[in-house]
Amino acid sequence: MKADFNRKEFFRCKILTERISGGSFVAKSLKLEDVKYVFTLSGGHINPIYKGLIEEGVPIITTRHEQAAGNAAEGWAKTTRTPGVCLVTAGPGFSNVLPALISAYYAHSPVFAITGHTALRDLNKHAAQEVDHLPLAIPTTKYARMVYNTHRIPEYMQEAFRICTAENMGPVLLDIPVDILTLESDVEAARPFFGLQPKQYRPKGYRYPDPLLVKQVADHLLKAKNPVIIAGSGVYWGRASNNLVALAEYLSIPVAYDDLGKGSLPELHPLAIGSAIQNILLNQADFILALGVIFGEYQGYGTNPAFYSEDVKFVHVDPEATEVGKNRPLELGIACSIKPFLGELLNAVKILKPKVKLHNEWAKIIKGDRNQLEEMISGPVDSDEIPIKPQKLTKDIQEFLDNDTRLFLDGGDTTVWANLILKALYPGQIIGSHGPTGHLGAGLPMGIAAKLAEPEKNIMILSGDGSFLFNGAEIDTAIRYDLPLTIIIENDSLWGMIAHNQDLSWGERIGTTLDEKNHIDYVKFAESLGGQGELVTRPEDVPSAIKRAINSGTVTVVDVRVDGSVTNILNQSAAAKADPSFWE
Ligand SMILES: Cc1ncc(C[n+]2csc(CCOP(=O)(O)OP(=O)(O)O)c2C)c(N)n1
Ligand SMILES: [Mg+2]
Repeated sequence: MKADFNRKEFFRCKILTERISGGSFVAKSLKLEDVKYVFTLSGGHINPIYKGLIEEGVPIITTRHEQAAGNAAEGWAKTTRTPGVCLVTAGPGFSNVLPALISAYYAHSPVFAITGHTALRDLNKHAAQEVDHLPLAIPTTKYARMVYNTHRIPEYMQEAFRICTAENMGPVLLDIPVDILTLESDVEAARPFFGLQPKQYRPKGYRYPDPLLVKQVADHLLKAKNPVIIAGSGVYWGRASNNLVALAEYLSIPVAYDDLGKGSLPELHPLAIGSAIQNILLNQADFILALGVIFGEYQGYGTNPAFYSEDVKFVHVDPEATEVGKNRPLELGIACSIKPFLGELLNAVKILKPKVKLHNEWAKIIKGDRNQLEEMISGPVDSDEIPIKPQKLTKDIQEFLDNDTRLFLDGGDTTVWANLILKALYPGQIIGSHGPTGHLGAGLPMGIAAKLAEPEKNIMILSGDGSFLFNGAEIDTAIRYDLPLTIIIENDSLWGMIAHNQDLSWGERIGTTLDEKNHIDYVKFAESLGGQGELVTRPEDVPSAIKRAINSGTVTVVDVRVDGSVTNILNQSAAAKADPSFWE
């Protein structure tokens, strides 16, 4: 008997002390990561985590749909550039949040998702809400795992945070069965992972580029006659804006932006030449330095001759090695963090050419062309016609974009007009909610997260009428948590982008009219959820209505009726694809 007792003592090594539940392990890990809010919708499978979060003092924000919880987590990520956390229940909770994770995956947004799951004990028995999450989550997250032991929760949480925040960032999912969350385990069993600080399990700092490659890029830049930089989302995620401005100014290099790169070079800067999407100015460039850009269809795959001259030299820099060189041949590709790359590049350029504004003349020419092009494509920004022109509404919003304001975009043509016309004063001031997958409806949930992250800021959402109603019920969430927001609906009573594509392709609309009878009252909709609203039909009333909304101290919808017949340059290019010869 005595020998047995000693063996037990020996193998356990430690004296057993505190026992805590799986839910508490999750909550403690989130607390150690300094998670400020968890976006969630309730369910029996995640109750133990709720209990843990209350104990740890980590507040939950409950949404009206799990997709909105996921979108809000991504909104937090896009606003703060730190992980946003969402927590949803098993089965339908998971399937509702999945679209938000898919969108975050392609946008490289750091979203940390936790799903409850059927108890391990009841697996494969048609348990309530039993769905096999992982096969669905694996292709669209950076990391998706089930946790099988309560005491291993801290270890899995740390691994998931490490992967979520590693450049290139992206969504992760931990799937935790409800018995694992409910069971208690000894804290000692979770050693050495229990109670660690983030710096103990994930790296700090940047990945520096190879100096020889940096020198080669410097040579290219100095030899080029007409260089252009494209600043993509990677510049925003990598907080590389200041380094970008310093390099662009030192050599007078014009900068176009893509997606979250908007405002990386503040857009009132003389070197800013607007969106790189289908930008015909780019084809004057003989050298392009692409930073954190995804060369997908929006970018003409980097090869469309309308936007890229045949002999343009390309250097592509991205933290994600697998993106570098995708879709178009390069002069040089470099996989590293963008911020140190730009710092090192400027140092290399300064050594080769102290004190120059090398491309001043070229920058002036392209800026002049840019102004002309802007006028041509944005059209009647000052029109006083009724119905209000979408361009006019968009331009009116600019005067509200001060340093204390952030604007989220949601919608089809609504987003296109905003990207063409509105100028961001700082990085991340104007955030497209849709990401590379074009996921509509995330604008309001993202705005909610942004208001939580930055209560002192004025948060506005500019949304198409179609996109707004995907998640319009989230007005209730904003009201419940007392989060004042200004929601401007660019209301053309259409799935406008698709309707205009059809107009140009066939001259008729199929399945794209939304409100022919004018029966949707967005003011009453907002009021029914506890907010307020205003209908605007005359152009002269737009600025004062937006001002009242900003000052309202609550959630205010400004329903602006706009002309549904106005089309734009992107619709022209989409319509070209209705011709079979395009695909031959
Ligand atoms: C979730 C989702 N469904 C459908 C689409 C296809 N789509 C792209 S733009 C668009 C129209 C959006 O309409 P609205 O929000 O009213 O903006 P508008 O184009 O009218 O400005 C649609 C349906 C999409 N991108 N995402
Ligand atoms: Mg619309």
